[in-house]
Amino acid sequence: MGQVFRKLLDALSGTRDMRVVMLGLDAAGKTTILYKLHIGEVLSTVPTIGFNVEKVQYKNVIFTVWDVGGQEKLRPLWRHYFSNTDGLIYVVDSLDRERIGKAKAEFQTIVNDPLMLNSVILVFANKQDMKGAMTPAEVCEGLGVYDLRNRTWHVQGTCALKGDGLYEGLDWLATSLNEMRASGVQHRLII
Ligand SMILES: Nc1nc2c(ncn2[C@@H]2O[C@H](COP(=O)(O)OP(=O)(O)O)[C@@H](O)[C@H]2O)c(=O)[nH]1
Ligand SMILES: [Mg+2]
Repeated sequence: MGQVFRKLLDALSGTRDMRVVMLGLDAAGKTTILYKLHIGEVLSTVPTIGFNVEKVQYKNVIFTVWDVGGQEKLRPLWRHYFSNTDGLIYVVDSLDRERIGKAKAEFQTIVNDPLMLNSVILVFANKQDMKGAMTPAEVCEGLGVYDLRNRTWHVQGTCALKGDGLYEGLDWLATSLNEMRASGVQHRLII
């Protein structure tokens, strides 16, 4: 898994930094995914009280990860990490039907942020190994992904514990980002 993924990231490595943020409610599986990728040391920083950011860098591809759905007043701090974001990975606990509404509210706020309008969107419908888990299509429906207009998105069922689906999803992400780069799309919003 680690090696295959590094190859993928090598393909992404170009002349400039590529930034990916991985978000989702707490317990969705983000930290598990970060470690499963084995791409480097996971650094954890707390820029301010209660806002914990995990970061992994492989060559010029930078992943930053944090929990959403916490305190409203922390939200303005996210924008620092949103700027120059090429890709969003949104992780959902597919077993957590109770909080799919909350996951949707956060997802919609994030994808509609002006700084994120040009990011490609990868949704991981995680914990597919669990009986009773929502299918990737149900997760999509629950988040309102089908209603997105003019966005590049993909939903992938995953089991982060085993690593299932992670490579497939990230392969899609790498391909999409490369296509964007090749087409010369200026997908960074300068404000
Ligand atoms: N069954 C199952 N459990 C998972 C999966 N991914 C993560 N978990 C578990 O879910 C819990 C929360 O995971 P964590 O990575 O800490 O979530 P985070 O808060 O999003 O970083 C942990 O107990 C993980 O072992 C999965 O695909 N299947
Ligand atoms: Mg975590």
